[in-house]
Amino acid sequence: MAGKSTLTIVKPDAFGGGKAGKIIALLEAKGFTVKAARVLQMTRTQAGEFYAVHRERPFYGELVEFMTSGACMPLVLGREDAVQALRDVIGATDPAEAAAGTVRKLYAESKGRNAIHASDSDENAQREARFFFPETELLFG
Ligand code: 3AN
Repeated sequence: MAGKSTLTIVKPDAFGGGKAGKIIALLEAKGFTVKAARVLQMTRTQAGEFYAVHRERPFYGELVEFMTSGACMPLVLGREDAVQALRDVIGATDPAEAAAGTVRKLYAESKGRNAIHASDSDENAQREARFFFPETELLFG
């Protein structure tokens, strides 16, 4: 059964560009509730661990560089079918290919500086939420 929580990050391009409020408002309008939130600037160690799955990809160095370049805002979001619903709302990785009305179409600059992260499975949503919110009892279901 699909889970009720997922993890998003308002990335440094969007957070530093003053777009966090608009992005969260859009997500709330799509039925998500904010269950946890924080603001931090990730260290290289943190970003490297978070994106360890992409370690062999050609853009890994660029990705770690970008994600540590400024503050970002991780949030745990609640909704029915949360993971898939958030993937639908953020749009394609490349904003040029993202559908109208999606977060990336509205706010992303490029494939690398693409405004927002979203977990791609229930398993990763739990792992990623614990990564940023280890002290919180999170309701995954
Ligand atoms: P998504 O974020 O849509 O799940 P993934 O999982 O393929 O996309 O990639 C993770 C992150 O890596 C992306 N959000 C983006 O910031 C970065 N990325 C992906 N592909 C590229 C690329 N070709 N060039 C630069 N950065 C990329």
